[in-house]
Amino acid sequence: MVHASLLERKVIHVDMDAFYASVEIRDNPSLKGKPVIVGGSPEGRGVVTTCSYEARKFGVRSAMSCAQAYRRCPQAIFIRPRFEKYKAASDVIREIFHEHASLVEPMSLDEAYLDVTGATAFASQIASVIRRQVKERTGLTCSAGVAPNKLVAKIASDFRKPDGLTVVSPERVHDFMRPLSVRKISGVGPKFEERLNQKGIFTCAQLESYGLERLTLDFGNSGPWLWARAQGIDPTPVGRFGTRKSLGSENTFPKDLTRLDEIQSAITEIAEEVFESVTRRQLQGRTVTLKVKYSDFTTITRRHTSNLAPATADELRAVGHSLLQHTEAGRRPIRLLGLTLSNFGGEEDDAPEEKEDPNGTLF
Ligand code: TTP
Ligand code: MG
Repeated sequence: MVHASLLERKVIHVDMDAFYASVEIRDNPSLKGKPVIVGGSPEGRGVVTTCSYEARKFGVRSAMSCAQAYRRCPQAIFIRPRFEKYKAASDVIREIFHEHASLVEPMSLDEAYLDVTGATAFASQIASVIRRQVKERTGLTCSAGVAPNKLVAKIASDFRKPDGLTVVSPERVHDFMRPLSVRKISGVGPKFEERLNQKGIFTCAQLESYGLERLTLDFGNSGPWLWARAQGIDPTPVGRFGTRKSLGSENTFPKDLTRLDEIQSAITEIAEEVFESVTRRQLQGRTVTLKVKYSDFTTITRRHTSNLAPATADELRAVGHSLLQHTEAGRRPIRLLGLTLSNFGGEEDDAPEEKEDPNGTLF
């Protein structure tokens, strides 16, 4: 049973605009207005981490290979990521968030949920102040969404990107959701979307009118979950555990790795990064998954669950190295390695795998 107080909250979702690219442009103003891609080199095998909105006009997207990005936008300026700079900007925005909310759930370097239910000021005003302070203190723009829960706040922050604010008051949630694609529901990925599309369900309104009963017949436990989300209902609390189910990092290498020692040191590096990232979010994951993609693109995973989560980067590295023994590392060239932590403690989520609004109420 969901506690009623969870349904009437004030949640702000803040997400920086084209984050890595915006930092690079801020620090080199000659890049302003140009298609900028942050990632590997166009000749290499790296991927795009992000790109400026100018580059997006050419169809360049995060996670696309740099080679493909180059084909779509040969005039783009390619820049290697500089994480210290992004981390520094991230620290500043987090400080701002904590000045305005006691409950802050960072989702990544550039994104967080804030629960401001108890605040005396209007949530929309708090969001405006945050956006202004982010601009003043980092020189970067962000977008924010204000809503009664995380699901709607996240969709709202994306609604008027870049540099936008969207406020969805409780009474407007339902109408706000209806025309949206089912894909907007966080937890509905491309495969799930395809299954829904096959049943003629494309929008949240269609999802809702398909009915709870039929959804449950067709999708089991995900039925009630989907039906609630389609109407903009999401009881998940803002909290340090959040809805995140796993956290990891992977690396595609410029040249296939063949020697065991270089494979092990690649794992060490990834383990350090992943451990840093879970620690920052105060998460502890008991399951470690190693992903190996061989040069022929065959991909395997090896998983280990222990009673206690790895307490140091070194412990995580050790698990990663022992999982490596169950692969063909050293005998077969490796293109990509990844490590993921999951099985976090805390609340379980049941998900399956200014342009200020003039009509907005003082919410
Ligand atoms: P996002 O917030 O998803 O993207 P963004 O901030 O670049 O653009 P916008 O929010 O305006 O749509 O991700 C934040 C940063 O995380 C992004 O700048 C780079 C990094 N990132 C990756 O490294 N790989 C990825 O696949 C994605 C999606 C993001
Ligand atoms: Mg962003």
